[in-house]
Formats: sequence, C-alpha cells, structure tokens
Amino acid sequence: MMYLSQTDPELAQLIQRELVREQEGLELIPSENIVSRAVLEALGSVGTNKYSEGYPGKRYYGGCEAVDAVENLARDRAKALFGVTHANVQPHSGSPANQAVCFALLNPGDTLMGMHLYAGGHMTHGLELNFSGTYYHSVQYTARQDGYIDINEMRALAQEHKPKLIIVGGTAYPRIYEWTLYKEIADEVGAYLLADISHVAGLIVGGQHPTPVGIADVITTTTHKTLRGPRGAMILCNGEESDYLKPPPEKSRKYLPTMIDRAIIPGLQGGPHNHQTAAIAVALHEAAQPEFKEYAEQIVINAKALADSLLQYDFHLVTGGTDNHLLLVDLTNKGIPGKVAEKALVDAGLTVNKNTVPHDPRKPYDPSGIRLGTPTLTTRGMKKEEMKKVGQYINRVLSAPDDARVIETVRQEVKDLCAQFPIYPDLSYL
Ligand code: DSN
Repeated sequence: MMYLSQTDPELAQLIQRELVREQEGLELIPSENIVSRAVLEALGSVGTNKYSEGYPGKRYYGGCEAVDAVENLARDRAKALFGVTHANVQPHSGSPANQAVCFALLNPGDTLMGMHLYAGGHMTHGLELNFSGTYYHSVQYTARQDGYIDINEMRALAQEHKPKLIIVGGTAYPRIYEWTLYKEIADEVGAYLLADISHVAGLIVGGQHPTPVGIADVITTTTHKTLRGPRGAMILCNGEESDYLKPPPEKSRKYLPTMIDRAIIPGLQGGPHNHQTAAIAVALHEAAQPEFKEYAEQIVINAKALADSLLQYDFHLVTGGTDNHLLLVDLTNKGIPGKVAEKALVDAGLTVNKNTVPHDPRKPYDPSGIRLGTPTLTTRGMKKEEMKKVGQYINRVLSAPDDARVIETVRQEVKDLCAQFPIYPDLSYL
C-alpha cells in the first residue's frame, strides 16, 4: 500500500502542518471541535466511492445495500437521540439544510423572518446577500442593547409582516433560546418555526440547553460543532412519511418529513456523501454515551469560567456572560478592532474569530468584537483551571497586541499547556 506521504508528499506536509497547528494551539472558535479517531476513520472510508441518490430502499443506483444500512443507522440514531420521528441526514452542511427547509416550506417571494447577522444570526436566516434574503422577502429581528434577543421587536415585526417562516438560532448568541416564546409568536401569525440548533445541538443532547423538539416545526443542525461529528447537517421533524417519489397529499405540517426529503432530493442535492453519513452515525453513537453528558456539562462550566476570568480584566461580554459554549467580547472599551485582536491572538497560538456585536457600528470584515468558545478545549480535557490561564493569556496579548515579545512568550506558554492535552497522540501524515 502506498501512503499519502509517498504519493503526494507536498499535500501530506500540508495536512501534517494543520495537525501540528491544532495540537500546539488553543482552538477557541466556538463552532469547531476535535472529532474522535473513530469519526475520522469513518470519514476517510470507502463510502466516498459510492453514488446513492435517493433514500434507503429507493435509490437511483444499484449496489446500495451497505450504504442503505449505514444511512438507516444514522437516521435511527438521530431520531433516538433527539426524540423525533423523522431525520434527514443528507444535507451536505448547515447552509444546504436551511436552504432545503426554505425550499420545502416557502414559495419564492414569501416572507421569512430571522435574526440579523449582527445580532448573532446566520447568513441563511435572511441576510440580504444570501439566498434567504434574495429569493424571499426577509424581515430581520435584532437584539436589545444588552445583547439579548429582542422578543418585543420579534413579535411586533411578526404581527406587521406575517412571515410564513420564523427562524431562530444563531452563531454568536451566548444565551439560552426560549423556544416556547418564539413558538407563541409563530402561532400568533400562523408561521412555521424553524429552530437552527447548529451551535447548541451537543448541549441539548447533553441536557445543558432546552430542546426545541415538540415545539419547533422543523429543526436543523450541523453535526460538527458541539455535537462533535464530521462536517455535515441533519433536518429533524415529526410527521407522517409518505413515498418521497411522489408529492405528499398536501403541503402541511402533517407531511413535513416528505416535504423535507423531497426538498433535499430532487430539490437541491444529488448523491449523499456516504462517508460523511457513516461518520455522522459514529458521532451520534458517541453522543448517546453517558460521557457525552459530562462533556456537555463541562463545556458550559468552562465557558462560564472563561467569562469570569475575562470579566476580571475588564473585558465587556455581550449580555454580561454566557449560558452556553460561547462568549462574544465587545472590544470597544479596549480600543482594539476585532480584526487586530484576532491577528494578535492567532499569532500567540489562540485561534479566535473576529465577530460583529449587536448594533455594531463597524462592518463584518472589520467588526468590534471577537467570539470565543470552549468545545474544543473541553474535548482536550481542559477544565476551570486552564480556562483561568486562557483568560490571562488573552488579557496579556490584548494589552500589548503590537508587542512581539509578549506574543512570543504567550505562544510558548500556550504550546506547553497544549502539550499536556494531546489531541491525536499516534497520528502522523508524514
Ligand atoms: N460558520 C459557522 C460558525 O462559525 O458559527 C456558522 O455557519
């Protein structure tokens, strides 16, 4: 057998470089994680060789017996873990999942309502540059000055615009989503409610965040954030399944499963990524183990500990803290743009991303804040004590973002800390 390092040493070197970067640095981007060796193995498996357009038992290609069983396993595990009757595990990632829900529920020009990007929403929740703000009439709710979702504004906008779909969920919201409140508003105007739980799916499974199951009409989630699986996504709902090869008897809540399945294929996608489906199945199995609950609990403990540490150094946290896995830091009082902070921290081995804050006067590519999260550090086994150190590193770097000596000293300390928490001790691409 020829290894990658022999057939393509240049590429092997690059993958090794990424492995070393992940090992030697603190990955604080809240949407990232470190998957298990089992997930990596499934993701690198022969499923990638196979075409299987359609769904198990009704494919457009022969030879799908094994991949049918893989997809059924992934679907069954998703249904059991989240407590729904239907799971579609084929969306290639989060944006296609949200596109599929819009395609299933809306007609072009219909009104949808989602949280503005600056308030912590996602592009696919109605940003004007995105498909969701281009093909649909998008109404955007925001956050209050204190950073919490503005429920009053959400209700007023819903009453005024009568959206057909309300989307809740986001990428930079550090607090609990209050599903029943949003459902109340959706019901008042006859809208579907989509809960995009991409960021908090692992916390929901681990009992650290309320579930939207039984409240929201449809749920989308990526599989690679707190859920700690491969890149991918799922769409979850309840309802009656009919033959996906034919339109359902009517477009209604009752037939959501078929409407969703038909939106994925033939609506938007061709063949599912079978290796990705296999890796999702592995991750769902891992998330069903008792240790995963402890993991989810520790993510939140660590996020709160990191928040406490940063507050000590007079960092301004949007909403004043966190209930989940992430923190949004408004650096206005420090006089450092998010972009400059991101660069200095990355140079010091702390990977973060610049981020807009609610009502940000600056633009997304040069915003006022940074976003931090604890899923990856928690996967490595770090606890409160390490979070205290991370807060201190961040303070030292952002107190002197132009000082190369400070950055180099912190970088070495970060490397030493990371050496105590190896990620894949026996993995090498060279
Ligand atoms: N890009 C993801 C995140 O970082 O939150 C959202 O899609």
